[in-house]
Amino acid sequence: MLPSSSTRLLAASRLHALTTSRIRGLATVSAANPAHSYKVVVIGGGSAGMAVTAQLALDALFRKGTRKDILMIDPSDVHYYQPLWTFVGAGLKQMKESERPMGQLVPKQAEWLKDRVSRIDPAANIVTTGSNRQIKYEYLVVAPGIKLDFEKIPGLVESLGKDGVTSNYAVQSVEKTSEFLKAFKGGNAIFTQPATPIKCAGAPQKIAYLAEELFRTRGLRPQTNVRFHTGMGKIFAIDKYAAPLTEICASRNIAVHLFSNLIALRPDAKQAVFRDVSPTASAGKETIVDYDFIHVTPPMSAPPFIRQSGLGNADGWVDVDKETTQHVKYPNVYALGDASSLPTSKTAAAAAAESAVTTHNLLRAIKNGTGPAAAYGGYTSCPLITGKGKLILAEFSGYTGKPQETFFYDQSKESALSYALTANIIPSLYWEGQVKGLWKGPGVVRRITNPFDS
Ligand code: FAD
Ligand code: UQ1
Repeated sequence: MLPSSSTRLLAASRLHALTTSRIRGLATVSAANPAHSYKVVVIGGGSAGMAVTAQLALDALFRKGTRKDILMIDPSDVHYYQPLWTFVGAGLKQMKESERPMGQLVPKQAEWLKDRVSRIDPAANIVTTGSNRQIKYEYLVVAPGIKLDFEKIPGLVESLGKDGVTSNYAVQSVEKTSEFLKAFKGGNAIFTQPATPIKCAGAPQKIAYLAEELFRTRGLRPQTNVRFHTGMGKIFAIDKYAAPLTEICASRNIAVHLFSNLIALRPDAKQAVFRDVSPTASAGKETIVDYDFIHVTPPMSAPPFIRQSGLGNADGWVDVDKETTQHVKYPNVYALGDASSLPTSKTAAAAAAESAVTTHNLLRAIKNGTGPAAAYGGYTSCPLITGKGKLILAEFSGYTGKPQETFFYDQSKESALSYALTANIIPSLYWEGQVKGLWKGPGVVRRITNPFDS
């Protein structure tokens, strides 16, 4: 278990109180539907699963239905808007702004089962949960997100949230980032990114920019080394954005170490161990760096139950067609979001665009529709915050590598407008749009605001 702060516990109990009535209602799921059989079961109520649940609920088929035919399964009492955690870690937003009680978001046409899926039998159309419930489905949407593998870095689990070791990726330690940055007095500040696929591939460096700015404002910069170690061979996958980011690092004296993968922490000595993972003769060489502050992005992987259920590809991601989001072997199974094999950069922005495609194709199948299937083109976005009031708004297709910018200005340049949009407008688009089934990504807007990039 990861350490939890008292503030987090307080927040959790506050949210628990808010959600209790809904959870009590859940105990009656079996009474309402004794057959435990649903038209659609959605696994995961995060950015992807909640968007699909909400869009399905808005369709006439479910709005006019006589019983609740959609079941969303998620063990979490709280739905998180994780993109805000970079801001929270830098002390620019409050954690509570990123949280809503799960029960408050579930549309009334759907039921929520507060449980964890442990197994899927795709041949029998049955989902089994941690508390041994068996639920039958006609159609299944798999969206349980990505697994954080903190335990794969020896020394990390026991040190997270203590003595300058933190991560914006764990709900328990996001506020620790801001606490440790405030207490920082100079020395080595290290930011890491693993060699595995991760969600929001820009987040490991965003917090480095915000921290570096904080150190500068507080007059600590001369006695501080800022280092960014990434297991990847590039700072960002798309050259249009990698070029200005590389320049920013150089001009602000942020030392970038490519192909440098964190393999262990030695919290007693306050040392981090990195391994060279480059395709060169120096591969395998280990370097030990002292730290006074370290922000770790852990390795990540697909949730194991996907592979165990026979739904995974070679890497364990739910094996779906990259355009239709339909499973390659089981046509009544769909997947989207971080757990899916969709070969794009894993973000909430991508999940918004994917959700429209999954919902369209799922409803088409349910209604035996003959119209064209919808196709996902790999749209994703990463708002790279480079300082307070400055942001590079990367938007591109992960399939073609080409930029797909919503606005007419060059979004690869640091911009106050891009920052204001990300800090103030997009969170509302998320809470009022995405989780209510109304926001499906900026594709529609882009056709008007930037027709040549569509
Ligand atoms: P999640 O939103 O993680 O939801 C998964 C859900 O599944 C959870 O509610 C979980 O409880 C549930 N679940 C897990 N296992 C099971 C199970 N076995 N059974 C049932 N339910 C299960 N994206 C952006 O677009 N822009 C950004 O600026 C951005 N910044 C980020 C910064 C940080 C620090 C982090 C951590 C993420 C950021 N992201 C950003 C990424 C974004 O949050 C994710 O890509 C997005 O949430 C993926 O949606 P998802 O539904 O696939 O997974
Ligand atoms: C977006 O749609 C989205 O999902 C709500 C995000 O997730 C947090 C984003 O970060 C971005 C940038 C978008 C894209 C939206 C616009 C208006 C460019």
